Amino acid sequence: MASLKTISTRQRVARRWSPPDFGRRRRLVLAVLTAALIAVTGGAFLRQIWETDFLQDQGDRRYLREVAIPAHRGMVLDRNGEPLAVSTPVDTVIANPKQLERTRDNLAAISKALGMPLDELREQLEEKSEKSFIYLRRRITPDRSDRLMEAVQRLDIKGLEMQREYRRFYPSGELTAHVVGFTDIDDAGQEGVERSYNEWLTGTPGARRVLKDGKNRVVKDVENVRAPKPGRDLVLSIDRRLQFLAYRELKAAVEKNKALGGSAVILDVNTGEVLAMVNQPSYNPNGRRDNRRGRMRNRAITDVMEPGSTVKPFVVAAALEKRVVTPTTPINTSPGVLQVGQYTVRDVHNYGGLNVTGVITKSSNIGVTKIAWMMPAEELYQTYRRLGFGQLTGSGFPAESAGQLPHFKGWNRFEHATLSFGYGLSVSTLQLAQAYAVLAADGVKRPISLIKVDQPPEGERVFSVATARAMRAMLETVVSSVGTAKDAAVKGYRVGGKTGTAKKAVAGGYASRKYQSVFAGMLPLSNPRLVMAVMIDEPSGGVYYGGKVAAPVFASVMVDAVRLLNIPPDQVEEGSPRLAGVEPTR
Ligand code: 59J
Repeated sequence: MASLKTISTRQRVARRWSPPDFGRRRRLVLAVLTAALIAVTGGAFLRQIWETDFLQDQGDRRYLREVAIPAHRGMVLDRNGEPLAVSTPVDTVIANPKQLERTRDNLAAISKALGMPLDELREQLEEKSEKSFIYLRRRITPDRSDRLMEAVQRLDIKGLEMQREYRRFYPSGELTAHVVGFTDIDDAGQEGVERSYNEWLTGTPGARRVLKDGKNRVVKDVENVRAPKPGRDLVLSIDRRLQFLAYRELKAAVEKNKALGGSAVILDVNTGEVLAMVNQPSYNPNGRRDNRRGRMRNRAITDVMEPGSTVKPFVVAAALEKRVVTPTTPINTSPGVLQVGQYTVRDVHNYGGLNVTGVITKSSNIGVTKIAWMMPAEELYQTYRRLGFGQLTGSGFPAESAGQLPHFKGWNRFEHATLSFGYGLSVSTLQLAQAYAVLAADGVKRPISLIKVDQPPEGERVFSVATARAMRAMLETVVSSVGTAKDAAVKGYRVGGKTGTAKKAVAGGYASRKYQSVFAGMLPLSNPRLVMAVMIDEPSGGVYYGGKVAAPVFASVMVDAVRLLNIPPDQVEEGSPRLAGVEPTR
């Protein structure tokens, strides 16, 4: 009711009102507008002519861009969940010195939070006071940055910004350096599984829209476009405890024997998993990047050697498989030299009459040559191929070496001989371990995995169960008191293995005093669980036989490994290795 009344009153007023004369006012407004138009167009005109450069520069200085928000990189863990590579969040503190008020309170609080001397802080801000973007402190810990944020809020400090980054840390350092590898400054994998599983670990970076200046520096955060998607964790097959044991013992052996280097690999017989893989020399992946050259190679995978006598069991296995010999077939190695055309095959002693088992026990080059000659060259070649020689193991490791295995069509009679005692082909320590795992796994070859496997992958049969078992019995004699690897014995356990001492190939032949000392073995022999291959490069401390240099590394690692893994002893009577029926005839 009241509002109706008001309207009618207004209408009455309007009817009485009449328009005044606008002539003078209209002219005035027109004049002002004309002047304004001239000012604006003139100004624009002038600016276009005189100030283009200045304005273009100003425009270039600030523009919107999308920048990546780094995603949290997945962890690398050992098979029991122990961390081997972790990304810890760090913050980089960015300051805008133009905006940042350098009051005494502000400076004191910042200095305290960052653990940065007050003088240094003041100096930096003073020096760069004309800038609008400086890195005040890079990669500080989260507790530092929390303290800083607290101060920023409390004192309402303007011109400070935090940028999240991640820093990779390797808790087991040089122990796992070669397997795990490392990332570069941009968090991209460079070596090891950090490289081969980079995509899995990386995740997807997020994006935020920022205002940047002409020098590509972030001036202002505008909005978050996409949240980062963290990378996935990677669980390795490695058991950090075995890795530690192997590393400790390999390092000690390399030092004791004044060797150039070495490597060792432990495999799980039933799954093909690599439980330990260590090398000397190593490096600290958390430390400085210099001085890594020559230490960075995962020699167990990237370096190859002539395997020497460690291949002899595979020649004998092929002969058993083809039924050209049995473990007790006599083999005459007299007089310790064997002429082959213009070449000579030699044993270090004249072992006289041995049987097939004795050829392995004593590691007779002549004996194994005679066994190899009982079969066509192709038989030996195919056996080596099926064991994985000359092929990648499937570990997926970067820079893995396949080694060399020349085709049998090119072999002459002497090469047929030398290939049977390990010269003329090359293998990595990992390949050697894989081949021994075939004998340990009753004749089945499994692909190698550096990643933990839930279900053992299906293998390929290389030898019959009977052949594999017969070979294991022969390998046990090597670790007996009459064999070449007494020092590989582990109290309470039946151990089988084979030594090798190989002169190193040099230009024009074989070096007279450079050796590679090798041992490959397994336990518990009645149902093997672990295989370990050890290679020591150029021992120069006086002893150089595989049985003296490499075999002890096997024993000292296994003594602790069987306890860690709760592997029950399988040798009930002390000091009585089961030699019945396989004693050499000599
Ligand atoms: C050997 C070789 C070099 C290559 C010989 C090692 C050959 C050969 C040409 C003399 C040291 C040495 C193709 S020795 O591994 O027979 O491990 O405990 O390097 O024979 O013909 O002064 N191993 N090693 N041979 N070459 N070419 C024995 C044996 C082996 C032992 C010891 C004694 C060689 C028992 C090696 C070990 O089984």
